[in-house]
Amino acid sequence: MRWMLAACCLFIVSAAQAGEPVEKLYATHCASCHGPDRLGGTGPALLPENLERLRRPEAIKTITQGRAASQMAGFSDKLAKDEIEALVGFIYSSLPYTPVWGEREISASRVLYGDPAYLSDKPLFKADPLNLFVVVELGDHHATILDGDKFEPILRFPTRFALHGGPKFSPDGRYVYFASRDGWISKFDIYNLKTVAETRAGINSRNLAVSGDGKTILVGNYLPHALVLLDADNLSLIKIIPTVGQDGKSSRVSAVYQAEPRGSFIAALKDVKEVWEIPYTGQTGKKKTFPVRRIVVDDYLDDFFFDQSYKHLISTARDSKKGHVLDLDTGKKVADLDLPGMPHLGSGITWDYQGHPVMATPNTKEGVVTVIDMQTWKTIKQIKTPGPGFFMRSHENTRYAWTDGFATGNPESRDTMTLIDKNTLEVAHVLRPEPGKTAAHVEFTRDGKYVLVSVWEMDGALVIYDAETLQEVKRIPMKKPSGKYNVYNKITRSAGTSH
Ligand code: DHE
Repeated sequence: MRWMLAACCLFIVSAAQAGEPVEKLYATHCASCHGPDRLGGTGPALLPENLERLRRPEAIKTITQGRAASQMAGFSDKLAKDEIEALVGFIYSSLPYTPVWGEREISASRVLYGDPAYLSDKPLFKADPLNLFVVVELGDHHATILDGDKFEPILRFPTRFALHGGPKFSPDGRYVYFASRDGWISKFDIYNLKTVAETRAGINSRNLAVSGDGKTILVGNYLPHALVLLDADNLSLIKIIPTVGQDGKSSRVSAVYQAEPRGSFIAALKDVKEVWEIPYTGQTGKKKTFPVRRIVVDDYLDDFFFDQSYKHLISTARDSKKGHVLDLDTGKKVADLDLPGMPHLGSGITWDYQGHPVMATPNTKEGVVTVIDMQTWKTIKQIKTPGPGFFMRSHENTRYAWTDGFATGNPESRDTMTLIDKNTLEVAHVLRPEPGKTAAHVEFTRDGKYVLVSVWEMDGALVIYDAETLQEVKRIPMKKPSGKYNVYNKITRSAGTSH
């Protein structure tokens, strides 16, 4: 062990001697996204314990060419080969200290804003509270509460740094919970237009889920390797569950979701081939133990998705050409899926096609949307699109499924929105909301009559279309608007959106 450490340090020093010190290279090229101390920012933490599944040659390739389906650009024009090698040595070296974020730190971070007794239990505005959108603007770390009938902002407010993943609503739609990549969970009272509580649940977090009864929040972390349960009322800590596989190996969390029909949370581990189910029903008072049911799976779960009943979990690993279908009741795999590349988490949607439920997802490596019959688990069609996509959305009341083409930043496709006819499985239209500018992520109004699309640029906009005529209705300037979330579609778990 001592020898390994010494060898590792030697490698860093000698490679860095060729040019600038590696710490300086890191500070110049990497720190703004991955954090000055490698603990993560808009990009993930870069520590040996978080890079287990990335072999060094792959890490060199990633720094050189960039990483599909992330915001990681290639550095081949900025860094020499030996500088890239030095950086790889650096990120695989241990920190001089082990970052700790446990019970004490989580509890001490909690902030409560104001006295809940002064909060109104009716909205302070006239708009339909169920047809509001929460729009996340990544450009300057803000969110907007948007009236979904008039398409007028009600409030724009600052958020924590780099929100990521879907904000999640309480079952009645009054509260929205945000997660930032640096672990902050914020509870926002939509009726009172006010942040009411915040807790930092981790150093580098993935996403959060709100239990179907609205009582508990589950947060999945990359660092430390843990699941964190919070009380949804005041964000106080209930329990930390270290994510250690049954073989004793510690793991990051890929993502967490709540499966309301099952009364449980589902968490996927990223470095261990296990899915965990954690029931939240019947968890009261001293009985709040949140036991873990471990399900051993065939491959890592980098991305996953559920059918509408939450009986089946559909998953893929980043480098696999196959997806898997897991029966959550039996804990057994029931099918392999033909998926040409990893979709982004939560990109898939479902609808009825010729009397069968089907799921469809873009994928982040090739310009195809895969449509799969959810009874036979066979691929019905691979629909060609202009380029690899990140998100796909639709609505029960509309004939099209919309998907973007910006996963690889390809200039030919990144400004496109492809509309697939759900009845014919053909591409019906390709729109360019703003030619030459990235178009991303779609969400529908609660009635499915209008569609909101992001022009995902610093001088970007939210473009609102009539979902039937495809005419533009309004354009609202915004700073890199990313996800947008309709209260009604989310709390009713519309088949056309993520839950
Ligand atoms: Fe995301 C959702 C993981 C890159 C924007 N993305 C999620 C969720 C996870 C995830 C776990 C949670 C789903 C939920 O809570 O319902 N995202 C990942 C990755 O592993 C990946 C590929 C690499 C990474 O950087 O972590 C990745 N994601 C991105 C981006 O580069 C995007 C475009 C910009 C950003 O914010 O970093 C991006 N991800 C989003 C958005 C959602 C999301 C807008 C929510 C979509 C929704 O409609 O629910």
